[in-house]
Amino acid sequence: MKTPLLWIFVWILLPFTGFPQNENYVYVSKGEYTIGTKQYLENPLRQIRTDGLYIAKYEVTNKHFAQFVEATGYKTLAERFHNAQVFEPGLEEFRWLSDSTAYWRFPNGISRGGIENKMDHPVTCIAYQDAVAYCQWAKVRLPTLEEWEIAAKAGSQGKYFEGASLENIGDYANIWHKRDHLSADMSDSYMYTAPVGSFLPNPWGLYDIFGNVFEFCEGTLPRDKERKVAHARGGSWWCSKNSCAAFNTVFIGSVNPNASFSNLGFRVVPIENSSATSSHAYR
Ligand SMILES: [Ca+2]
Repeated sequence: MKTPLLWIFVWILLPFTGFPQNENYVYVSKGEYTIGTKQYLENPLRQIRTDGLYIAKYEVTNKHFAQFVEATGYKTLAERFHNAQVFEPGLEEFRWLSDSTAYWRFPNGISRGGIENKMDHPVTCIAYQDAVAYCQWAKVRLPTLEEWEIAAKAGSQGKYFEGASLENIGDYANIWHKRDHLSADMSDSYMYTAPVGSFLPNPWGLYDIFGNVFEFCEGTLPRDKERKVAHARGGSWWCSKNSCAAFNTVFIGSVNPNASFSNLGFRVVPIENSSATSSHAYR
């Protein structure tokens, strides 16, 4: 009689233990976590408490954004205003091109090709508002700045999760490996985005925390003051060690909430009690 009772007990306890619950999400256990760093005034070293949450293993893909658009007829800001920021090799550092033809189906402009064969890549060229609209439809939400960082750190302290470092970042992340952006970088097989999950995960099983695309989060910083600013984390395929270097767990990027960039996307958190076991796969 003791064995079945024990298993029932374990089964009841599992949702609260941090044990991954399905193929799309990782469960972050209830508890206190250390985030921030002494070197970064806007993200100071501190303890944060969470009641526990699920977070997607992968960035939201073109496939899933296409399902949203098909179901709702939604038009992104880039489509409505005919303006998105795109990249091509040859640009000076931190220079992007405004392209009236770019939107999520042609994330670097029509002349640079579409996403037909990239449905498992992260969706990009979406503005913060577009990400929020997707979330409302999918009954999910963006992680907060703090939730993203807890999940990214995976129990580690400092700028990288356990195993990752500035030296081996290329094992874990789709980044830019050249010193500048004057010529193409295909050294890791991908100049722009990569299929989600192409690189090693962090210790909790989250992929592309660093690189591939910056990920929108909810939250504000003191420097926002009265301005409307969106924040995104983790760095992107564009980020190199020489410039940007935002592929770490403490940097917090800021962007105009109406701007659409081809290196900016998101991952999601299920809304409490709604979709932790959703059939809506995030890969
Ligand atoms: Ca990412």
